[in-house]
Amino acid sequence: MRCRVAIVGAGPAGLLLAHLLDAAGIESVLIERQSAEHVASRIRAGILESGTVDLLRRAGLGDRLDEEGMEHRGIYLQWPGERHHLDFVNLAGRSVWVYGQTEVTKDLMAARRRAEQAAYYNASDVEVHDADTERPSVTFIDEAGDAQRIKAEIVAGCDGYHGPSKQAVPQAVRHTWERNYPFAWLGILADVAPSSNELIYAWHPDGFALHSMRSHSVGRFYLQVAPDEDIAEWSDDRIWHNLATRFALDGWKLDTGTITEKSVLPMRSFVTTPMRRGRLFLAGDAAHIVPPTGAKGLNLAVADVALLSRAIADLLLRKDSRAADAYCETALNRVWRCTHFSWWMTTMLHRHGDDFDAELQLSQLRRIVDSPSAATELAQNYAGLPIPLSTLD
Ligand code: RFL
Ligand code: PHB
Repeated sequence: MRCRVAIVGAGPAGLLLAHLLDAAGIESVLIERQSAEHVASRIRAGILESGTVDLLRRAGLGDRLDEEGMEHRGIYLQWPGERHHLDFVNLAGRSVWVYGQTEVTKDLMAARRRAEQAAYYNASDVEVHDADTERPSVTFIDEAGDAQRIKAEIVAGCDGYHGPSKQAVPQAVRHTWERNYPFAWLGILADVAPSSNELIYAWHPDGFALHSMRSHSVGRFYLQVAPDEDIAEWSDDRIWHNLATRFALDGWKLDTGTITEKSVLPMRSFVTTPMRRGRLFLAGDAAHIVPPTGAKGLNLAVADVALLSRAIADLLLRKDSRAADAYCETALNRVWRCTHFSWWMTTMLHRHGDDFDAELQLSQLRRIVDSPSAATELAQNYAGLPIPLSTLD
């Protein structure tokens, strides 16, 4: 089979790229390892930058987001005895939105079905070939067990951290940076109205805690735990008790509810370059991972894809390779900014090291709430840089 763009991976990066290319009249084929149901039910990120929300709206994907999403002016920073609000709208002129990645993915999958373009789910043995030539291809076994080969003009590797696309960039030219953090997050979803109007990031001697949410009736919470934490050791009572301790504040109470999902998430930073090899382009988690403390992973994938959609459209429709040639360097600027911000939030808020480290962390937190310039730096990074031009511009 032939197509213009073969997209490996139908997570948010792959699905959004397919949608933005479709808007420019460029057909694509999606090749995904998991089932559509699995992709639609994965619980991951929860915060969208306002630039991401604008892009989704302009792409015709804003209806449910506007109906069900929750706009937040900022976040709370907390440490024992103190909770302070940072107002991003005042500090940086931008808000953020609570709208789960699960919902973004469902909206994108519905748009893909409406576009009536090809998507192979449950694909196995996916491999990218001949990235260095004008005729790259992707081979895989489809769900019926038949061998397939998609010959394309461009291959987009949107297949996440574990996907095969980056292996098509020869080891000799690849450069990888990685940091594994000595802690993990235990995340839960619970049927309970949030106890706060906006997210609370809490430093505590027992470890970091985050109060997030998915709607007016569903709470999302995280606790810092050991990387090898055995989830079986965490009863619902133990989780609520730890959350109540870490968020404790005079005059405030944490409401509890039925826990519907529980998992332990590793924390790592990872960047691999180049993000382009010939006719293969990497986007999203395939090229970089950030720890979730800065709420950047999904937004960074969206920014890559906006840029890439435009580069591919210029290349295929106008034979103009300038944006494609600049893709790696332009994308990496933002990647490293978000990698730094996510590392900084992570190391400031999680318990690690000794009491000296703890005092430095508390000093940094006090500085942010006391100094408008320090608060503005956090607000601008969290609320996000402008999203690059896409096929919609
Ligand atoms: P995804 O979402 O990982 O999608 C990649 C897709 O590629 C598929 N794939 C393959 N397809 C074909 N052949 C193969 N061999 C393949 N191997 C993999 C996968 O099945 C998948 O469908 O990457 P994408 O699209 O770049 O999107 C990035 C975001 O998903 C990611 O940055 C965030 O979700 C990161 N992240 C979080 N970010 C936050 O900002 N806040 C969070 O709370 C948060 N929680 C999380 C997360 C990532 C997690 N992962 C990846 C373990 C929680 C988890 C569990
Ligand atoms: C989430 O709601 O899942 C979430 C929110 C903010 C973060 C990380 C995760 O920094």
